[in-house]
Amino acid sequence: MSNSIDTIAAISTAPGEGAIAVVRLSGPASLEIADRVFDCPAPPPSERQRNSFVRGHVVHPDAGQERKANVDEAILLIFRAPHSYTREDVVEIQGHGGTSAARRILECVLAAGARPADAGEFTKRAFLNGRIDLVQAEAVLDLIRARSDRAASAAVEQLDGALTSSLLTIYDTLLATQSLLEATLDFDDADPQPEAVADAVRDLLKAREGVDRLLETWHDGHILREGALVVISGKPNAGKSTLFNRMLGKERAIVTRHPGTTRDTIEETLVLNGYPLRLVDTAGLRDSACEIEREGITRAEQSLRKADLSIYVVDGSQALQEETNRQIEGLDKDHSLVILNKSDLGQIVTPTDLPNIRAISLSMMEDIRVEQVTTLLASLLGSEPVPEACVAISSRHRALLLDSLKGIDEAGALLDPGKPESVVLAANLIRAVLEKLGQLTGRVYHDELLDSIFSRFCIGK
Ligand SMILES: Nc1nc2c(ncn2[C@@H]2O[C@H](COP(=O)(O)OP(=O)(O)OP(=O)(O)O)[C@@H](O)[C@H]2O)c(=O)[nH]1
Ligand SMILES: [Mg+2]
Repeated sequence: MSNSIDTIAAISTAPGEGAIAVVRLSGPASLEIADRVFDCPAPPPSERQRNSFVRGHVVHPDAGQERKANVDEAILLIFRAPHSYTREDVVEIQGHGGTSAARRILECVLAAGARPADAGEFTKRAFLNGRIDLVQAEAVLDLIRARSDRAASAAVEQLDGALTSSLLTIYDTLLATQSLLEATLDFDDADPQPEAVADAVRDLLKAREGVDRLLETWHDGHILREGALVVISGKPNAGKSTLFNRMLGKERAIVTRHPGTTRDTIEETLVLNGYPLRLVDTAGLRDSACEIEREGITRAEQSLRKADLSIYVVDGSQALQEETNRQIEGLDKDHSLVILNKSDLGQIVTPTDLPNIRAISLSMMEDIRVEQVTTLLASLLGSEPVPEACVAISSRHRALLLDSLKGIDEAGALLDPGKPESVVLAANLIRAVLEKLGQLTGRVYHDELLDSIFSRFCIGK
């Protein structure tokens, strides 16, 4: 069942103080190692049933029988292959938390013959042993890294196989199309049968729709995984840092009445409507003779270029300057929000003066309508509640799906019953698309691909 010959071990809980820490072992010698390091009432771990646990003491395997050094009091859990996370024999030792206790347990199991696990190696084994596919393995990482409930739910759906099943449907449709085309070409006497070609065209369209639907989920997936980069920009003294602080609920950035207060970009994270946000305050945009301020403005412009959403703050109690108008015109209107601030000082500019872009008036002094800002931001994020069985693809998935879409379109364009040579080419193109889809789920993989995925995991997962 398992391909592994060695037994790996790692601390699977996060470093630092905690009630318990878990050292995990996986591989053919897990139970034998457990026997050597765990002192418990008979029978020894290797003679116990799967899914059982036993209380005892971790001891160093090299200590003599008469003076067994007690390392920790612990609970040992036994999972026998294939009913485990990796499909191998797995042993988990739950000892006391903190950095030293867990490290001492790990030293014992390494001294008894285990080797230290690489980053993500337990999950890699789960993949190599066929328990999960590659998109499910990636979901484990997404779940560990989820910074909001919505991100966590999407990762759980992917782990449960929502994306896998969509991909399999597309894969099976294309596989059937390819077989159909190859079968029709096998008739050596005639051109490909028109009905078979028509069926293939229809199936290609079906597969294309499936790929398209998955590609549409990328925006959500990107924001759930990486967080939406929301950049606050505008002229100096408009109230950017005040807004930044209000949104965070703390006085994070310095606010003064002097234009040019903020110099560097400041980034903080928060969760809005289930979406993780990376909120950035920036230096006010203006021509400046000061080298430090100019560097701050360059950084502000760099952040703006990368932003998923931008909030442009204007002092609405003053007439708009030519340069402000230009900056507003330069905003991407689908992904920007203009805040006409300082309405307590008078409203010289109102949202109706800016008909081409979403704008609101407010005062951050009197009426802190930050909630209105966050509601608007949420609507700009496209935050229809994510349906329960949601799929949200990652950048890796997107690249492969875009390639697949191209292949499907090229194959579709070639299909013509009157041209057997084109049908051969189309069948070849579909084969290449199947390979791309195989790389998505891990049906087809190479070492570099696995390394690039699993090296992003933590040790012990
Ligand atoms: N009256 C009034 N004052 C405001 C309002 N919002 C901010 N201010 C004041 O405007 C001044 C500038 O605010 P900041 O938040 O530092 O402005 P900024 O856009 O970050 O400025 P720079 O960092 O210099 O680019 C401060 O004195 C704030 O107290 C508002 O709605 N009404
Ligand atoms: Mg500021």
